[in-house]
Amino acid sequence: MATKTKRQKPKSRAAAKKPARKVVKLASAKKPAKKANGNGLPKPSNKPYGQAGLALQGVRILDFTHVQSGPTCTQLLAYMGADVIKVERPGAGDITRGQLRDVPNADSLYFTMLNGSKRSITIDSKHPKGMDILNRLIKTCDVLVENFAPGALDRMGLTWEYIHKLNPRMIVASVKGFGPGPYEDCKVYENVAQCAGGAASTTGFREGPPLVTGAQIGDSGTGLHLALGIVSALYQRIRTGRGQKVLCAMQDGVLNLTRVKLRDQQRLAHGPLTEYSQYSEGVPFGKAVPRAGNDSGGGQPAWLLKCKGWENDPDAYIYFITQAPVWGAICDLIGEPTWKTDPDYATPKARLPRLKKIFARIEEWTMTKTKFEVMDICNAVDIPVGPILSMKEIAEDESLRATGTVVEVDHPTRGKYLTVGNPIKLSDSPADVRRSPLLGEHTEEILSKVLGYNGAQIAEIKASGAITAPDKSKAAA
Ligand code: CAO
Repeated sequence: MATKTKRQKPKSRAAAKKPARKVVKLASAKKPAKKANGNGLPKPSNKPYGQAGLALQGVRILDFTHVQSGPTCTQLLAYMGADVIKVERPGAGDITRGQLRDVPNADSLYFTMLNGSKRSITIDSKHPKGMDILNRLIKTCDVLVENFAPGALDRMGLTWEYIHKLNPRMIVASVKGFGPGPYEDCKVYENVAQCAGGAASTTGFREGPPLVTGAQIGDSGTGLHLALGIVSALYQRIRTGRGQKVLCAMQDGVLNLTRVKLRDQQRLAHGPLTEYSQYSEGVPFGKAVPRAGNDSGGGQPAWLLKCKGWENDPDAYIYFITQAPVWGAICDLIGEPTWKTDPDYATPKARLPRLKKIFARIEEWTMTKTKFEVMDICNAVDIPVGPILSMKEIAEDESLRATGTVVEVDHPTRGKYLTVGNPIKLSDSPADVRRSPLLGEHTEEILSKVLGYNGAQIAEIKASGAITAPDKSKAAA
């Protein structure tokens, strides 16, 4: 609730003359919606669900992203229906096009799986004509997304002030490694962020070194955060009529995903972390949250257990959670019915110092079954378990294909490949998952259809070298 301060600042004369409130006319206020309810909002569409256009239809993104973090963000926005125009350096493009190549002369999977559903235009941003094109793009786009090294966008001349003057509605969204502070100028890749965000120090086994995870929480995780920031800024712009800066630091994104460990850091001040197996093993805690192996990060003790075939299959494991309400069912399954009433095992508190023994006993049982059998048997009695699925199993999983989470697309130079579709399912906005563009595939289309250049102007731009790779033979001569 707003409270009145006793000493209010005296108003200057100039300020006193100003009207109390300036009425800002929003672009959206110019034309009243045709079909409006009494409250000015559009009437609910009567089109069948999924046929009323995509969620971000009409949003145009100037995509200056590269590598992984930024492209993850813009790919999600493209899946949601935004027109994502990816700007790439002529002749070179996003560096990942050529990284970790599996098919000679074809864009790598690294690139294709992060840049689906986008259009590609090549522009040399350091060429005067290239800058003219960028100016036009800035005027016509809603969001500029970038993840250059700190200062690179400014060095191109695209400062916030410059962009905002050209298009006050523009949202400028950036991924950087660190937020303002001692490291703000550093270049950052995935694992740097995992280390600086607290994930690595809390991942791995107590006896071993810190570990980075396979999930790209620094890059893709931050891209996901940025997408939420962009959509929020678009929503706020409906009210304010103006764009804003959106910044996601990778360190912050990782910390957000590792917040349960900051929780545990504070709990340490009040005693040992009793759900960590270190406690049941009688190993004292130090000053910082330790690595906890495969312990559960929550309040239900859990561990990773071997299943039938583990000797030859590195993924024959199941993650087993001893959720308190189903303790009785667990005891029956593993053939220890007396543990249901035995005071040493009957309550979660009594079990805590005996977790090692308990999981060893459960593992004796899981080792007699495949991970899928354990899954079926346990889920039938509500015991939460998770099979360790290999990437091979995931790639072949029919249900993931059926939901569009794993999608096969066809590419003109590399042929068919699998990609991850939209993990966020909207009932009225089916995901628009298409292959990634070739380098500069849409340059002319965007110049003419989006920016209105005519044929002669496009020829002139081409001849200038602003959208084409420098001629190496001329450079050598
Ligand atoms: N035309 C002309 N020049 C272009 C261009 C274009 N279309 N697109 C990019 N460039 C130029 C930039 O202007 C910049 O030039 P200057 O340094 O001379 O100003 C240069 O290309 C490269 O930019 P960069 O420094 O961002 O690239 P890098 O490969 O050296 O660094 C990375 C890569 C990822 C470490 C750095 O971009 C970064 O720290 N980004 C922020 C954090 C981030 O997103 N990290 C995740 C990466 S994924 O693991």
